[in-house]
Amino acid sequence: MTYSSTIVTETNFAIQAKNPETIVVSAVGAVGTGKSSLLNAIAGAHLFATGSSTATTHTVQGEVRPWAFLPGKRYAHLIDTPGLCDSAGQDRHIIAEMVRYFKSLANGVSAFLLVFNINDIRLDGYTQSMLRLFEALLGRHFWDFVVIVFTHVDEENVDALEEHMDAVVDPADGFIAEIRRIHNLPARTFVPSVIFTSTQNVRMSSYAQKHLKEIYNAVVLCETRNSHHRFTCNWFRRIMAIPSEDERSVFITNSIKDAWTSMTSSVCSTQ
Ligand SMILES: Nc1nc2c(ncn2[C@@H]2O[C@H](COP(=O)(O)OP(=O)(O)OP(=O)(O)O)[C@@H](O)[C@H]2O)c(=O)[nH]1
Ligand SMILES: [Mg+2]
Repeated sequence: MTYSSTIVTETNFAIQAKNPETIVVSAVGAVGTGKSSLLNAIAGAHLFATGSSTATTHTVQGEVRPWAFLPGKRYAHLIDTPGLCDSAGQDRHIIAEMVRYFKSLANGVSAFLLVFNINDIRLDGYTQSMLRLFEALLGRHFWDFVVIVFTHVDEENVDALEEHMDAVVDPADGFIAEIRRIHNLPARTFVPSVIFTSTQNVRMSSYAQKHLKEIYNAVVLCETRNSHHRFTCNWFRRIMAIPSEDERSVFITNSIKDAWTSMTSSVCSTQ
């Protein structure tokens, strides 16, 4: 690509970032579940750093690209976030990073891709704390915008993983049913799309491409279910209204403390 065509492309991405038709998806979840790999797979390009060591992603980063492997062309604003790690200090820093990024968003978020590794589907204390933190800080509306994605469902292992996949969707005591129970979410309204995918080798694998298209369809379904209202957060707005960096930091710290102690507060809304 020449220097001038690079500039034209970057200008186009900046324009598409402001376009209300552009899908906005943010990958969130625990450390090392495959968030960055998933967004790379969606873009069909290596945009975000990935790695097997713990905590590869340290900053919130967004890239605008066409959603790959679709018959038509639709742009997506892909927002990668550092994994939460159940450490109050570290998670505070991560949330502050998210705020820094979200303040620049022209439109709200179409869907949160809540990412898990299929090999680790326990809804343990750590995972529960993470989900409670999201709910407490982002509000119960957060759940309306959730698409659940399980990574590491590689084609060659799919038979061996079938039991895990059944355990996720079991209507009585599966992973989704447990989330519903713990967060007191009505079975009638909390019906998130659940996608099992591999993020590996997507250029060559029709298997992975099929699942990435399913994620796209799940995001479109999420948009429809929310009547095309995007997720936004008053909490972010309140933070940005605080003029001094120090006061902002105190406010964020206190909000997270309050969130831990009172998991029922709801501070976000839809646009
Ligand atoms: N086999 C396989 N490996 C995967 C898959 N998705 C991610 N990985 C691997 O899992 C490791 C972690 O992936 P990342 O995408 O960096 O995970 P992350 O959630 O962004 O990690 P943090 O930024 O540290 O929170 C990398 O070695 C990836 O190659 C998958 O679907 N299949
Ligand atoms: Mg990452």
